[in-house]
Amino acid sequence: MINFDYLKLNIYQIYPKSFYDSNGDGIGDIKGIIDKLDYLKDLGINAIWICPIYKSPQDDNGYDIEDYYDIDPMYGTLDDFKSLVSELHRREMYLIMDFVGNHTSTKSKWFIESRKKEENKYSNFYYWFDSPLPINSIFGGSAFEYDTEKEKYYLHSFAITQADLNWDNEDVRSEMKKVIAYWVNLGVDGFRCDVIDLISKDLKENRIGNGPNLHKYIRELFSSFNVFTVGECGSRDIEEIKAKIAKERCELSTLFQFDHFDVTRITKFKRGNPKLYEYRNVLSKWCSTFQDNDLIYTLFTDNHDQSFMISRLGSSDYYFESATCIASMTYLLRGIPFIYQGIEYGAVNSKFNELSDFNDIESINYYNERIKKVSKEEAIEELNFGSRDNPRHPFSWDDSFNSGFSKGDPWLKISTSYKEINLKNDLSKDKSIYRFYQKILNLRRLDAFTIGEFKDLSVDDTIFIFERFYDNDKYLVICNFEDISALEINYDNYEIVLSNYNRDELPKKLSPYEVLVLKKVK
Ligand code: TEU
Ligand code: CA
Repeated sequence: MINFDYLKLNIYQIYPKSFYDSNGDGIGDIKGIIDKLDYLKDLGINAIWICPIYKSPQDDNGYDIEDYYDIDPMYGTLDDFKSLVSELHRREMYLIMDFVGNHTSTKSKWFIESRKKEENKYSNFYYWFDSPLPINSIFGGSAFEYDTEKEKYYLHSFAITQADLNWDNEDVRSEMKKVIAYWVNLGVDGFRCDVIDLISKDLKENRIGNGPNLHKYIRELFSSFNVFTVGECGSRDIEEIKAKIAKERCELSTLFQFDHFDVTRITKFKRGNPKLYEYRNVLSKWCSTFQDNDLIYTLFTDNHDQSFMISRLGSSDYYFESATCIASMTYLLRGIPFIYQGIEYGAVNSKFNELSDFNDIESINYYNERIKKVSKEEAIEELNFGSRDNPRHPFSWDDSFNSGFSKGDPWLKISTSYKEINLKNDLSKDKSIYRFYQKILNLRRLDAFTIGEFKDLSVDDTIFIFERFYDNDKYLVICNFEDISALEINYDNYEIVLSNYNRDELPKKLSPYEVLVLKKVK
């Protein structure tokens, strides 16, 4: 890990299968990422998180790992990976890999050995039971599957082909430390830790996560490495979260929690009628909590599991303004920004009509259950809103064949909006979302927007006003919500440093979704 201040990281999340295909087989690959490193550098990115590229049968698009020590050939070779590391480090950019420790593919050598009847080193690498426990898989149905060879049931918190590893077995923990050491030795700077809450369980209480040894296992896994770690956590409890990332505990550098997604929907697949002030309230609560340097927060509007935030909270009438408003009220807060591929040109949800247009196992399982209760149209509509396929459609580089992603047939259909919504089209506009993200990330070079403090000055539910300040530098961020704000702007001792209405003087009243970043003049 190159020594750097985590709060100065601007991280870009890449879903490798859908980012850029360099060899025309319809699948994004490592060489495609290398081809786009200068693009990311220009955006203002200095670190990338790549979703799993290890050998995998792809039942869950790589989160079902068959071999932790090998790159899946569809992404390229280990030499390609080593080139990626050196190309990143040459640009003083960092690499964060996805660490999926809770489960492996049932095609992994470990599981193949574990399901054998005769006792061997791997027999207890997984959770085997004579009868299933009353626990459901997160992807629907029972979390237990009968194995005909072992003649026992195994636990799978996710897909049937994703068997949960038994971390209470110290051989499992020892193997996982070897996996981390292997990739650190190849130059990896950090890890995003998939469902890290689940590596310690309490199955006597039918709980698949947050078991009694969670902190011990996390500490044991990472304490001997100087790496950046961001855990994916389901908890919403502030004290539980603080316990995982307090510096003196040597556990995680930071973590993702999803409180701010909950206010944007009724359920994962059911659209709500969310208000920006509800989103603001959650962001403000967490940002106010994570103020000291020991508690580093993450800032993210999107990832590969969530349909696009702009399709939940944005406005089609004020598409550029609402996209830049959501971006400003999120990424100018105190924390580490994670920019998910595509949001920089305003990628939105797609609209398909057939189940065959969807790939995601979670979505297909959901549809097959829902279709028993509602019409096909309603079930498909729910997928169009909540499916994880939304953020996984190939990156739309331009409006040419296959949106410039690949010369071959893409593994997943191109977004239905790619003709109008693509990077090239966005860059051709004066109101470019990409260029606004560039300006936001450029502001984050300033101490006030990284280590600086945050103070919420909002007075009602029509606006988000907050201060970012460090030493003598003070900035005011004003994000107006839907309507013309009644707020009188009389900040005469401030100058405009960022505006999504191209203001060069302070307006008397704010327009819909107007963003103003003002710098206090001496
Ligand atoms: O997701 C964790 C998780 O809980 C998912 O169920 C996610 O929250 C859900 O899909 C949102 O609807 C992680 C990975 O991010 C996801 O891609 C994997 O499918 C999952 O773990 C299993 O590894
Ligand atoms: Ca390819």
